[in-house]
This record gives sequence, structure tokens and C-alpha cells, in this order.
Amino acid sequence: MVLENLSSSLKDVFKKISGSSYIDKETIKEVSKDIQRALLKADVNVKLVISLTNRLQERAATEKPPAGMSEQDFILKIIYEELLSILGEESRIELKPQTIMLVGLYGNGKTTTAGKLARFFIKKGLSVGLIAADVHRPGAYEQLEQISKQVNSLFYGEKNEKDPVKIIKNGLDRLGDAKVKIIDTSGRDSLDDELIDEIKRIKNEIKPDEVLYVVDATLGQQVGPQAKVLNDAVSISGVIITKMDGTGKGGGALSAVAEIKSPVYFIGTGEHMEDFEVFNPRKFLSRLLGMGDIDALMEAVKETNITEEEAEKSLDKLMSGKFNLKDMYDVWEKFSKPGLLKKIFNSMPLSRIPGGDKLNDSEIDRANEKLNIYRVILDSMTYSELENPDIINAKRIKRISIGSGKDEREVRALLKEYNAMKNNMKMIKSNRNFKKLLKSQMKSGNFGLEDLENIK
Ligand SMILES: Nc1nc2c(ncn2[C@@H]2O[C@H](COP(=O)(O)OP(=O)(O)O)[C@@H](O)[C@H]2O)c(=O)[nH]1
Ligand SMILES: [Mg+2]
Repeated sequence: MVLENLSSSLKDVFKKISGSSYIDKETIKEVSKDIQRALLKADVNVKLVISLTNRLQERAATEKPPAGMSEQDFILKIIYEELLSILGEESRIELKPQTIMLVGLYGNGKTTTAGKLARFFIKKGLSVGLIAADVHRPGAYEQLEQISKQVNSLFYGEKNEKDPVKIIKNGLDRLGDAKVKIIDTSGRDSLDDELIDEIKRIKNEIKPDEVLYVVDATLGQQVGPQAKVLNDAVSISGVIITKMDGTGKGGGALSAVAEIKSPVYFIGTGEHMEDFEVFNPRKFLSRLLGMGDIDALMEAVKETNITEEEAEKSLDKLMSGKFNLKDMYDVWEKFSKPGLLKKIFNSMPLSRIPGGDKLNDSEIDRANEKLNIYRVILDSMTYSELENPDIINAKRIKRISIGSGKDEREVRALLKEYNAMKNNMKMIKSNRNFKKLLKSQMKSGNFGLEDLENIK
């Protein structure tokens, strides 16, 4: 998970505060030290860390909790607010026809992000054209062309042209129908005058609506000076931080970028086109602190493309006890998209996940792996077996095992899991309130996991 260590040490701080019987100056000092240690370890800038804990001590000494709020909760609230101020205010990219230029150094993820961004707008119903204006890197044209096919966007490039401005002008012309045009520009190994001149020239001649700075989270605090130079040159309107999946130190990049006061619009969380999230500082922080993020969970679930009607249909089926292996297969199929399971688990409140914070990436990967094995096994079953699992005897298990190339034990494990699921459903079925509540919550779109626990 993003910033795993910071997350667990901040959670410890929160536990310490909630668990203390009273809060005095000593407690605050101790807590400040813990927070400093946690943030510094996550590579957050020293000056920021000190000023944050100074403000915490000052506010704890002078402000009083509002009526009805405990001293403990009040301190938690102050820490939350101060952490949030490091991340900056939420600001979203506009969903309108526009031209977007991506800037950044080599390998930071510009070209990949161009594709992710295209996918984002296309999903929102805006057509996209990608323009290949990286004239320096060999293969840059092919890379973007390939990505544009993957995300179903239009594409424009000129293989032998060396002037990016010419390419972009032609591209804007030729891709006239596309609502959003995204320009992938060249990078360099380091910021040099040549690069600055190039992107300045593009910016001045093309006048894009947005200049987005794409930057690798693993670079940490060195992002600060780099962001400043670029901001001075082409005034960055927004930031996309990539590779948030690959680092324990994303705090450095996040806090460094906050200094140029341009909003972070998105974060990249993997190499796949769907590993891309709108950055919402509040949600991000809630998740970091283990407070759960039902909105993100709902969004991930929505991505499975289950319509309300479909959801209701499978719900009825589940409840009727007629739930067969085919239905189970359908459910799994929807959840087996790369990265989806991880997204769902990461956005769940920790307290709701069996085993609490022990669920880590490798466990999620294992769950994914299991799903994949099960899918292969299900593929080897006949239609009547899927419809009517009761007919699956030892002989059939053997055949399925050979056909799928999976162990007989795995076939049995799947059947066992299916039966357990079916039995659970029968138990729930006897509870009439459950279905009523589940349905109304699904309709209103704010079904939370805690609702499950309120049904008694
Ligand atoms: N893990 C991870 N890898 C990424 C992410 N974004 C980009 N990459 C990888 O980083 C490498 C460089 O990306 P590329 O888009 O070519 O960078 P560019 O030189 O700035 O255009 C590629 O191998 C990408 O797959 C991300 O969010 N997470
Ligand atoms: Mg590139």
C-alpha cells in the first residue's frame, strides 16, 4: 500500500491518543515526537514537519474542544487538519473540451500517464486524441501509438519530424473531432536549458489549457527544486504523481510538490492503464490513517460495471438459494480485473477487514491468484455442472482436474467454498430486513459496510 510505514506509525499515534485517559502537555509532546519520527521516515521535509508539530502544540495549548467533543478526539482532529494542510486543497481537473500538455523528466511516466488520462476522459464521455510530441526518445512514437490503441483514443504523430511545435499544430488540426487533446512531450535525464526552451516554446505557441507536471513519487524531496524550476518556466497548472505503488516514501514527493501550490489532480498506482486515481487529499489521508474510505470503495465497485438492475438480479438469485456456480463465476469475473481487488481492499476501513491491518499486498495477490485458478477450473466444467453443482461427483472432479490442469484438491476447495457461500446466503435469507436494507442502500448509492453490521 502507498506509504505503508507512515500509515502504520500514524495509526499507532492515533491509537495512543484515543487510548490515553487524559491529555496533558506531556502527552502532546510525546505525540509530537512520534509524528515527527513518522513523517521524517516517510521523507517529508524537515521544515514542514517541525512547523506542523509546532502548530499542533500551539493549538492544543490554546484551543478548547467544542462542546460534546472529547479532549482526545479534539487532538486527533487537529492532527488530521494539520496533515491535510500539507497535502493541499482538493481541486479536480475540469471535464470539458481542452488541450493538455504533459511535462516532466525521462522515465517519470509521462507517456503512460497520457494513456491513463485519455482513459479517464473517455470514461467520462469525452473523446480524446493523443499527440506524440516527444521527438527525442527513440520509440516514443510507437509507445504512445500502442497506448492509444489500448485505451481507444485517437492518435497523431509524425515519425520523422523533429520540431514538436509543428507536430502539435498538425495534430490539433487533424484531431479536431476529439474533445480532449493530450500532448506527450520530451523529457531529459535532468532539467537542462534545452528542455526548458523546448517546453516553453510549445507552451507559448500552443497555449494549452492545462500544463500538467508528471513526476515519479520515488524521487522524494528532490522533486521540490525540480517542480520550482518547471513552474517558473511554464507555470504548472496541476500535478500527477506516478508510481505511488512502488514507494514507501511518497511523502517526500507529495509534500515537495505542495510547495508550488499547484493541485495534485491524480496519482498513478501501477503500470496498467487503470492504475490511476483522482487525488482527493481528504480521502487519501483518511485511508492513510485507517479511517476507511467508503467513497473510494463505491467507485471501485462501480468499476466492475454492475448496473443496478444486474446487482438486484444477482441479489435476488443469491437470496433465493438458487445461486449456482455460474453465478459465482460471474461475480468473480467482475472482480478479477487487474488491480481491482487491491483497490477495493485498500479503500476498505481496516476494522471491517477480517484480520485487520494484517492484509497486505501479497495476501491480496494470493487472493487474486486463487480467483484465477478457480476461474480456470470453472472453465473446465460443463454447462450442466455449473447450473447444477450437486451432480459433481468424484469422477467428474477427476475429469475437471485433468481438463483444467489443476489439482483435484483445488477443485474440491472451490466446491467447498461454493457450498459455504450458499449456506451463508441461506442464513441471511431468513433475515428479511437484510434484503430490504441492502436494496435501499444500493439504490441510494451509499451502501457502507457498516450497514451490514447494523442489521440484527
Ligand atoms: N509502478 C508504476 N510504474 C509506472 C507508473 N507510471 C509509469 N510507470 C512505468 O514507468 C516507466 C516509464 O514510463 P513512461 O511513461 O515511458 O515515462 P516517460 O519517459 O516520462 O514517458 C514505464 O516502465 C512505466 O510502465 C506507475 O504509476 N506505477
Ligand atoms: Mg515518454
